[in-house]
Amino acid sequence: VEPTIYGASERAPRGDYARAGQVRPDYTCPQNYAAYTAQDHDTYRRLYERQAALIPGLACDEFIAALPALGAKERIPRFEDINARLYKATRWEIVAVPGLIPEVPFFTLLANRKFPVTDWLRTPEEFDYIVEPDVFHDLFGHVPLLFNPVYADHIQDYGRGALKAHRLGACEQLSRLYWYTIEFGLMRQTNGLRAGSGTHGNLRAYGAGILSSSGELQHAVRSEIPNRIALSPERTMRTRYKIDSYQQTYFVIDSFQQLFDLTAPDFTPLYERVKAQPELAADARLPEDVIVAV
Ligand code: HBI
Ligand code: FE
Repeated sequence: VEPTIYGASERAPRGDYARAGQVRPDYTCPQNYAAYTAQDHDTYRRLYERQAALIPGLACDEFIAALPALGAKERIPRFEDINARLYKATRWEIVAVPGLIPEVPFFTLLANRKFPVTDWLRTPEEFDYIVEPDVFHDLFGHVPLLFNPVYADHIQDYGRGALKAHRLGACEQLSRLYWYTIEFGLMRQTNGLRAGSGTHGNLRAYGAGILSSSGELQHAVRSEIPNRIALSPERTMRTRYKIDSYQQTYFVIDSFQQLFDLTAPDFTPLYERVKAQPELAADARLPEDVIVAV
């Protein structure tokens, strides 16, 4: 059965959520820095070290350029330290949340240029894979690109658009587009590189779920197994996805500007068209799909 978008209500959030009294009406909470253990900081350090070594040739140029803005590598960064730089760069700020929060509060924060960052870190036993977003996934996967002005504006538009989609009963369709772009999107990086130059093609990851995963980063950018299709909002909104395994299909953009332009129009007619057509399995292939070679 297609796992729906999970909200905080469906699972007991982890970490310091026990500080229930400190979770505000907008679902944000303080980053309880003192609560991090030496083991947490060491786990973060090892996750960062492994992932930063993997990204050359696999992550898009914009991500690689922005990653140093995260600051601390040896320990979990303080969110206010990142905010001092982030707010200056794109007027975004990150806010701590105790874990997954319901969709409307999530997208309301994005609409207000506040990115919710989970405050707890996975255990060493979960080093290689974790289903729920933790502070490493959110910081390493999502936050660097918020320093990129085009991407930063796009995420705020997402928040605004999602609140409208919620009113139109189209949250599931828009969440699929979010999933296949912001979480698991690929880009054809052709600026400065001849197509297919060097030892590998010109595909690069920009989706946070790929960028923060050691296994999926190689799989998504280089494996022959998955479908790779040029992004079409209508095709993407019809396509179901998995939350607990590598994606079977990745959608590819040519640039952030193209993503910005594709998602600029009013989606109301698009939602109607999508709802009038059958949903597609995560590994579906359609004759009209523009297949992107690895
Ligand atoms: N909550 N904290 C948090 N982080 C998310 O990425 C998140 C969420 N709630 C809902 C949600 N994502 C999904 O609706 C989107 O990924 C589509
Ligand atoms: Fe995420």
